[in-house]
Amino acid sequence: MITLGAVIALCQSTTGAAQANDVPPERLAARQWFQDAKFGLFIHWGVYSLLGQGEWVMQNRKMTGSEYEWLATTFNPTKFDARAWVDLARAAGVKYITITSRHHDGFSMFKTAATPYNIVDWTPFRRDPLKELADECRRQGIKLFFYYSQLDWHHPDYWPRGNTGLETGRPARGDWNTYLNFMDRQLTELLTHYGPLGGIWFDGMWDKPDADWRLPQTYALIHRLQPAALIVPNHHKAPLPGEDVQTFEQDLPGANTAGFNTTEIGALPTETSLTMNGAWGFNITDRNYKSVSSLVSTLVRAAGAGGNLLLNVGPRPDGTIQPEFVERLHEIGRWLSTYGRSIYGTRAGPVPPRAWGATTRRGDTIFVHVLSWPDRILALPPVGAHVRRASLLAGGAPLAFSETTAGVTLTLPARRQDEYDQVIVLETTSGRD
Ligand code: H79
Repeated sequence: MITLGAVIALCQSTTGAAQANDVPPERLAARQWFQDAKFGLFIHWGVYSLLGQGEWVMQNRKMTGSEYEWLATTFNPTKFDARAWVDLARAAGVKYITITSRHHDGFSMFKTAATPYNIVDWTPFRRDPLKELADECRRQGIKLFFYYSQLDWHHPDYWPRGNTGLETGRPARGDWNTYLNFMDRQLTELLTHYGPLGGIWFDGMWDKPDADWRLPQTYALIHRLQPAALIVPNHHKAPLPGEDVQTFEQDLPGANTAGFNTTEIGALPTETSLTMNGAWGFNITDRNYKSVSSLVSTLVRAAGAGGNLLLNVGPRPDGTIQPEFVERLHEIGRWLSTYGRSIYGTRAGPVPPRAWGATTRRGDTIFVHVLSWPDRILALPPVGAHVRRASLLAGGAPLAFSETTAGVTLTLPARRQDEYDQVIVLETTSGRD
């Protein structure tokens, strides 16, 4: 006789198995790849770049749809060179690029049959920069993700409206399902015309938090078209079914200095997206560039929390990337050429990010990243394993240390080797050995 308890247990185990089976091996492998990658380049580029006031200019300057449509007819980025962008990405040491295929302005930066409001059909440029970028990324071994805005300030069927895009002069009617079908059609194009993608980075759902976004249908479409493509939603909430990465805008995982992020961290890989000044799209007056020291520090702290850094540039309207961004990316790449071993392929270390720095680990090797600490002595709590050897990552010189039940005390070099991050390597014997 089957007892009620047995039936419940059977149901629970079936549910558990179904959930595990939900994520096919290709996507689980892609998540691992993502976690190993650690560093990506975010690119915000579109019609808004022309005005040099960031990607929200249509909203912020209360532009109507027809004013913006006219602006779009003048977009002609003749100096766009996919090879130059991917060369820069490689020099910076990133493993993937995430680029805006369509931002909140609703203008498609790719060839699409779903609307004439796209870079090929609407502008004198007539080229598809995403196709050129996808080809070049494949040639140079960089994965490509497409940012895709679910929020649209231009499409008439984005109705009822959300919190933004209320002053663009659209008639007060529209059909939500038509809009959702339009998005699915564009996503189908993005997932079939550009080769294998890293995934889709969604943004803008927060504009209509209570709407039915038909996510299960859209996510199923993506998974069917490209089973290894990751879904990275920037909805500022804990992960939903079908999603692969939890991304935090302008914040380290779980932090909410931005004011709109969740502090709830799920079980998925994490990512921190970050602007290099205060803007995503090209902003000609924002000269408040972060220092390389600050950028490396965020990369290290993100890695110390087990996550990635997605560092943004907003190219200029002619298709070039301004020198302030290029210089910083080159310098980070130079740093990674020595210290990348303590970043790429690592997971969160045994000591969570602290004011002084962070720890990462690969197997039995722990990397202690001392970003800022005034003393020669640095005391760590127990690292969960016996330390066999401590050394400097650069050069490999051994380092004095002592280990007690209270933790590990390191004697740092008298002079820092690196102005950004003094990296110490701890070789440990784990309980497994
Ligand atoms: O693409 C970049 C930005 O344009 C976009 N996301 C990055 C990656 C972005 N849009 N808005 N924000 C970032 C800031 C979020 C503002 C919000 Fe709100 C505060 C969303 C919800 C609360 C104010 C009120 C704006 C919408 C509702």
